[in-house]
Amino acid sequence: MISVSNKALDAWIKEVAEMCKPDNVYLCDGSQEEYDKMIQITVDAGSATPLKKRPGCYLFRSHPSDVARAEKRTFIASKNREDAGPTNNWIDPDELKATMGALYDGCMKGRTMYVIPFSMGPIGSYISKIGVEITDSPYVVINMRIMTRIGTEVLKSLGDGEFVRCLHSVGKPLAPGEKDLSWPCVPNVDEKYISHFPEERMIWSYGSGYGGNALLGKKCFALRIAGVQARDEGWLAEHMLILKLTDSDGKFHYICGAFPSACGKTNLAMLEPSFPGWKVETIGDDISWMKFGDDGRLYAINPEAGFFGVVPGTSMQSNPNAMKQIMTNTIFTNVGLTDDGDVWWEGSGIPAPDHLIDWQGNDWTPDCGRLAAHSNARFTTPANQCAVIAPEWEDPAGVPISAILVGGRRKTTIPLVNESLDWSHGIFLGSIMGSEITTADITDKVGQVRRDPFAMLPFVGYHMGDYLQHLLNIGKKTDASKLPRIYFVNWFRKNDEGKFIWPGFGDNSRVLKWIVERISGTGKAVSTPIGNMPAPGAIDTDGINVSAGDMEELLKVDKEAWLAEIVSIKENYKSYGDRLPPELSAQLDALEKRLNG
Ligand code: GTP
Ligand code: SPV
Ligand code: MN
Repeated sequence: MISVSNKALDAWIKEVAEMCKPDNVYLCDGSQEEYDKMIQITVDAGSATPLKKRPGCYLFRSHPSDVARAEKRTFIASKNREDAGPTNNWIDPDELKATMGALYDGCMKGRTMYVIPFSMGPIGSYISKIGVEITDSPYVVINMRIMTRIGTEVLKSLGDGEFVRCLHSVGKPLAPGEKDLSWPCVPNVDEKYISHFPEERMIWSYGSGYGGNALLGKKCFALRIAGVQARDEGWLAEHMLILKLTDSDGKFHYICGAFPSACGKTNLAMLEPSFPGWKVETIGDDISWMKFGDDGRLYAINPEAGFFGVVPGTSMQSNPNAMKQIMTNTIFTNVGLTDDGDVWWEGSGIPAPDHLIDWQGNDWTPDCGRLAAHSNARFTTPANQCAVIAPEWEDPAGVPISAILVGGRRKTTIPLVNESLDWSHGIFLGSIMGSEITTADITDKVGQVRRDPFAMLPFVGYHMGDYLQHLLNIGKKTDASKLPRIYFVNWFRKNDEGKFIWPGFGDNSRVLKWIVERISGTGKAVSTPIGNMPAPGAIDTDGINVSAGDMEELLKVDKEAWLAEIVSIKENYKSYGDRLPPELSAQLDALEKRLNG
């Protein structure tokens, strides 16, 4: 048995080992040698395939039951049911611990238990926090080393301090001599658990090895548990990308963006602007932790150290920077394997080969009617490998945020861009955002609009009404002029033929340009019932195939559609009961009046 100097951690490791009964316990040091060893273990076990065409890259194929976050198996086990709120699944914590304790009993037999000390954020930053993940999956160790900072340095920085307990098991003990599966997990979705004990700052995950279910630093810690810490301590833990936009005069701004899963954060974070002289650099692509600096502004860090990005649709056209980044030292999960040892996926912009092995390990041909890559196939790649990573991306002081974008996938109603009138109105806009459901979630409701306040619906570790109140409260802690301005954007409007009207991707820089012009006081806007919108011609459409009529459509305030929207927002607000912030119902009433006035 290993031992560590942090007494609480030492006791916890022993307690978990006693419960899970692994054959060995291993403390991760975070070194390159250790990473290479972990890779070798997964290659030898038949879980990983080295990719001849991409140095340091490996392909994994998951079990078909284990391809995305399992939202209906995600639990917020707060002491009181009301504190989990209407948007979370709740189980009494004692009951859940009893259920899961029985599952954990002996669940690591025949396996090694890995102990991973990790830091979310640059080690030692005043915004960073430390967690320890205990897992029986070498795939998780590999991915955690890319996605976070792990190992000896973190333990040193932890000292005798507090850490978030993150326990994970794939839930597949091995009998003596039993051959392991290439993707061990609990195949029945209904027997997987992704559980959070917010009062104890603890996570228990069982039965899944994929993404946010298993890489516990990401959604479980950095959003659900950190969100509760942020509420208690007066800061923000948000599902937002962070980018740096520099104009042709060298002036720059830092911008955050909240978009639901599979709605374009990674793409926007590293876009190639379509204006000569302008530059976008990346700070983070998924999560932003923000605290007030001494100057009263909100400073953000990216708590992660890698990108866990959606592969399908990634191409030289849509995201050239990601394409270059994933040529080396990248883990691919659930894409196609070509006969010459490369990977292929739908929307890569590369013609399909005549034959490959699909994400389930079967022969695939272009006419077989199946996808080569799962729609939620992902790459795991180190952030420092990104060609446009901002030099200050690991600055422990964070970067001051000038604007926050919010928005989802909406075919109709929501215009291309709309500026909030003030912080409170901006929180209102974020609270009403929604998205047409995609396949990133395991659900049967693909296509319907789901209200997803600040893209946090699956990630708020407490009552959604309290979360929105917390956002409103943050705005009262500093001068209004120091707060980021909030913009409601929508890259996903479609015409009657079902085609996207706005080109999106790199051309989203045209909207970013207008936003920084607004911040600097030069951007022209018109006042409308829903907010301030670009004046005609204020968004540059030179060189893109968007007609004046298209622009009119993209920037129209469709009164009837908005009134229908209000009906559905009211319905959604009702579900928050008496925890709906009164400021938000006042905002909704005011919007209705302006539309009718
Ligand atoms: P998560 O990692 O799940 O949080 O997703 P994300 O928000 O980072 O989304 P990502 O950037 O990976 O994009 C998801 C999908 O949206 C991909 O298929 C992209 O091709 C597509 N997409 C991204 N940006 C745009 C855009 O501006 N317009 C259109 N039409 N599609 C986009
Ligand atoms: C998301 O779904 O928002 C992701 C992928 O970023 S996962 O890490 O699986 O949550
Ligand atoms: Mn995400």
